[in-house]
Amino acid sequence: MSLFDTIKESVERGRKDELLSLVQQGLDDGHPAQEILQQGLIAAMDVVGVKMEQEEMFIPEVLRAAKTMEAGLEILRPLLAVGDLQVSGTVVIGTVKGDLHDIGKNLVAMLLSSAGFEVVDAGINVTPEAFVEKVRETGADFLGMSALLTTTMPQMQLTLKALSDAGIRDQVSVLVGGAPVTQDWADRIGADGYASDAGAAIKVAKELGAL
Ligand code: B12
Repeated sequence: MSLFDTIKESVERGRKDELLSLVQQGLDDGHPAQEILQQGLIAAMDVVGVKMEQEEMFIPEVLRAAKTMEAGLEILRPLLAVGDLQVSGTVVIGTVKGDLHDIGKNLVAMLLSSAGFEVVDAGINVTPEAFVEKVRETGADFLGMSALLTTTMPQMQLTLKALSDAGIRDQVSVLVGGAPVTQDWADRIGADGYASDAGAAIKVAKELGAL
């Protein structure tokens, strides 16, 4: 079994100590942190997602896998920090109302912060009104919204409407993401940017910031 397969298995089974030593071993063997993240930790959550759908894994096991994945991420965190520490703008980021998934949102927040953005994390289950309030309060340049459920994606549209109603839509570039979100959805709801992963999110934010 390859190192990445072993990493995936230990995330899936929620074996935290084993995962921590495997991640460290991967680094010691010279694998880049980004590779361990993508091919090990994130790939593991994809397997977990399929098993969840097929009812081979249930909520408590998925939660345990998620916590194990996050523990592995902690080792990689400083190594994923690529930033030049020059502030590129302020980003308010949160998971939309009705949605509690925050692993992807946290990853995007972490990489944006390491790429020099000032990140204000609004948390999970954030209502359109709360997003508007945070954007107003911080004078944010960007708003990032995450949704992992098809049923919560419409909250993004409602938040865009709330920003328009509050008269601040033009002041902020809105980025959307999360597993079910696509470029097509972003275009349909009138968001300014979409990214499929945390690395792409930085690229899109920098491009929008340069406009
Ligand atoms: C872990 C998990 C959970 C955990 C969440 C723990 C946590 N703290 O987040 C728990 C167990 C709580 C959970 C609960 C539920 N879940 Co769940 N969950 C998952 C799982 C397995 C992994 C998600 C994950 O963390 N992926 C890893 C991260 C790194 O990836 P990501 O989130 O996609 O983020 C990346 C990109 O999308 C992007 N991105 C993300 N956000 C943003 C934001 C911006 C601005 C940008 C630019 C980019 C960006 O960058 C990220 C990093 O690269 C997924 C399956 C899957 N493969 O997605 C199901 C999944 C999302 N869950 C699902 C379901 C159904 C549920 C429940 C309804 C189950 C239930 N019956 O109760 C509940 C809903 C709870 C709620 N109200 O939110 C379904 C959704 C189906 C659908 N079509 O809507 C999925 C797809 C599983 C499945 N195949 O059935 N879940």
